[in-house]
Amino acid sequence: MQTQVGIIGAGPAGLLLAQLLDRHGIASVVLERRSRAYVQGRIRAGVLEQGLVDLLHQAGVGERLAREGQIHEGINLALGGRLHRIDLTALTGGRHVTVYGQTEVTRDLFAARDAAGGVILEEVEAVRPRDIETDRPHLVFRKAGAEERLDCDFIVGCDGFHGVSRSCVPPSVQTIVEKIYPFGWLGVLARTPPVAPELIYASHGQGFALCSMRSPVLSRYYVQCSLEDCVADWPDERFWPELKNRLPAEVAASLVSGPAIEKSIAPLRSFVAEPLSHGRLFLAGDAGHIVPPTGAKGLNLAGSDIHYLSRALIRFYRTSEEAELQGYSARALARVWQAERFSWWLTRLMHRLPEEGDFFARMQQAELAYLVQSKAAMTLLAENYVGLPYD
Ligand code: RFL
Ligand code: PHB
Repeated sequence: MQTQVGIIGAGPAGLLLAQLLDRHGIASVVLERRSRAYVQGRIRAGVLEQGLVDLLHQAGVGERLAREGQIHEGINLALGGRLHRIDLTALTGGRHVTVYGQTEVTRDLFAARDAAGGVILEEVEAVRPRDIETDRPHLVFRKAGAEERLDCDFIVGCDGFHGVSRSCVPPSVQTIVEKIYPFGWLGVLARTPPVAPELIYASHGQGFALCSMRSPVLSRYYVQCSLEDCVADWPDERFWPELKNRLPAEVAASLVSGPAIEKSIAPLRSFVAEPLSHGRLFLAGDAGHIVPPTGAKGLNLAGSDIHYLSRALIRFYRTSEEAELQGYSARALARVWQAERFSWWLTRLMHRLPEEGDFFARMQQAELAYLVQSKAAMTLLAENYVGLPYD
């Protein structure tokens, strides 16, 4: 089998790249280890920056997003029993975010690839990039028990944090920077109306909580939990009272609970692998970097990586110039590091971190109090939350 760009992983990064390349006449094959049903069933991100929304429109998958995505012009911080609104739009000169689930983005991308006759091979096993330091790279894999080979010009690893591609960069040229946080997030999806029209990020003595949503009838909530906890430790009878306990009384009073239709625990991590390319292999999205979900940046960074990489590949196929491809890693990482900083800062500010001691807790309180009364401080939050520009 042969193509121009071999893509590992049919998450948002891989599918979006395939779709953008196709619109410029560049062929690709996507190799995905799971079934499509599994990929579409994973509940993950919900907040899209305008840069990603624009990119999805460029990719020709913006129609349902424009119809069903909810524009959010503000978020709320809940502190000391009160809500403080951060007016994203007023503070950033008219910008906003869009609430539209990653599951929906993935569904739209799969539909677009099908309509364009794109090749996505599902349930492939043992994918391995080969000869990435030569100009004849290829992928080997197993499909339905048979050994297969895909020859291509470039390989792009969009295979997420647990993928295979990152480990193909020799350790001698790869730097890994990582921070693991001493808590997790328990997430619940419920078929109930969201408690408020805008997201609420709550800092509370018992731990962080987040009220988010997917639609007017679908809520997404999170509470900070212990790393030792498993989903069975959090039956609905424990989850709803604990969530309400961490919210201001008036918010808790109007919260409609209901059976959880999905419940999962995610660890929190900051992680960057540098560089994001080696020879003819490129890494994009979670394959190259992870942020804690507090800043809602993971999917958005996958989007900005694909923006830079698709542009470089399109230029290469049009002009044979490799300079932009060679600059991909540095360019993408500059934006990644900004989102790493923001996500780390907001995570440390909002969560309960008893290991850090009383002084740290008082500094958190002082910073939060300053944040909600200083326009300058709120502007820093708003500017990063809506997303820094792509250059
Ligand atoms: P994905 O989505 O993990 O897709 C990778 C794909 O590669 C496949 N794969 C392989 N295929 C073939 N061979 C192999 N060896 C393979 N290994 C893996 C996998 O099956 C999968 O289909 O990575 P991608 O495309 O880079 O996208 C990244 C995003 O999924 C991720 O950053 C976000 O979900 C993070 N995130 C959020 N990001 C936001 O921008 N806003 C948010 O509000 C937000 N909330 C979240 C989040 C992530 C969360 N969890 C569970 C980690 C909330 C949560 C709870
Ligand atoms: C979500 O809706 O899943 C979500 C929203 C905002 C975040 C993280 C997750 O910061």
